[in-house]
Amino acid sequence: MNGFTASELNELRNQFPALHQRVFGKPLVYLDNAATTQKPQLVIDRITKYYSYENCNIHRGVHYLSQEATAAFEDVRTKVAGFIHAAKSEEIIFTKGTTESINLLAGSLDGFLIGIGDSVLVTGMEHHSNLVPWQQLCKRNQAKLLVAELDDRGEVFLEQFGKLLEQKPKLVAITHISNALGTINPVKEMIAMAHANDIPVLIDGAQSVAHMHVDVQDLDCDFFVFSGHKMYGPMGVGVLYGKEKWLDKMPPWQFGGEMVDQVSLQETTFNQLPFKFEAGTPNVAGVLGLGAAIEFLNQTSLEKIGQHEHQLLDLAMEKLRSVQGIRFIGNAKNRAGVISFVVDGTHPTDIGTLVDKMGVAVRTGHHCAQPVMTRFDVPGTVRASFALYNTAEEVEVFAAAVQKAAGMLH
Ligand code: C6P
Repeated sequence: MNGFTASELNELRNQFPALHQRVFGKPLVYLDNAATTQKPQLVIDRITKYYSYENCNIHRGVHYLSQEATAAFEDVRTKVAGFIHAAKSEEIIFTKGTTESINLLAGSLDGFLIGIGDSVLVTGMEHHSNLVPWQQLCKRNQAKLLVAELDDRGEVFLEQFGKLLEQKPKLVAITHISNALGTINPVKEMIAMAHANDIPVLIDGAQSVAHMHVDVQDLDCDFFVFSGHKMYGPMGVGVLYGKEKWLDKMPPWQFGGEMVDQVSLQETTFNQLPFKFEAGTPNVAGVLGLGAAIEFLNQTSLEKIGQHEHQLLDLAMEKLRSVQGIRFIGNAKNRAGVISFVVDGTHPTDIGTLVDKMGVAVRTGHHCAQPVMTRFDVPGTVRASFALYNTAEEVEVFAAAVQKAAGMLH
């Protein structure tokens, strides 16, 4: 496992202004990357440049600025397609983020793919964004929400998953990486199992795209969704990838400008892909910022990022083990740079608040995955999540801070 050299890491860190500040008089140790990553200067500059000189509505102007902004926007669509290895840029739909991408799907598939008395299959580790839209769709259709359960390590019982597929759900919706447990699901295998039963699969890639190489054609997923802000890009922009064979037939979700072809007072015909699913003025600055984030990631090897984050994970686990009463929630064999834990006799929020005063930013609570907390019988966890710019020294500071906080609370 190689990861980055010290000088590579230093050079990467220097691109992130937010990392070079102090909080409560201490150097910031930012370990809340699963919630959102910090932004490199080139992403910030891209957004500033757009609003300074290029600001314009797109797809609807004949003038210079509009033509330029439209070309830049569509260029990012091509970049996104390349980044996740989609077959065509028309398969890339811009949204506000993972949550909106899933709501778009749940809205469009309601009545088109999933109807009265059908079922949808999810896992017990889904973020609320990949659970509640399906749960509510099922309620609207008197359909059944099937749930593949988790073992004590926080892995999906694949045998039970296989059994549930025999009930012929209309869709399987699963997370690539759990934001609460760090589990990397064997999605390629799960997709193949679902496809053997002719069932399409949605992968929630919110926690994977910035940490591992994603190839949607190799995975063969039918849909893949993610957010810009968790991959060094801006907030308010995200992606829905869908195979053309699905998107082409699916009905639009939202209606308005841009997504139409011909409109009379009585009738409307809809625009072609991808515009059919992009009603109204999009977040142009956000999309351009996402393009810059992809450039940044393309300059940095995703393989090295994964190795580096794994080294930090191993170090953090080793250091934290000596904290009295610590219990890790999620011990999957294949896992990403996310550690969730509780310390017996303390509340996660108290640990989070105390380490914050020592300059360490972690997340505490249920991480929008309440069923996971119920499964492991905890009110919430303390969660540290790593990004490419975190260092071994920061892990040492974090572990010492947790040790100190736990000591103060015991
Ligand atoms: N998880 C976390 O701290 P949005 O908010 O739409 O960008 O992403 C939603 C989402 C969907 N799926 C997974 C697996 C996620 O982790 C998230 C966001 C953040 O873990 C905020 S709760």
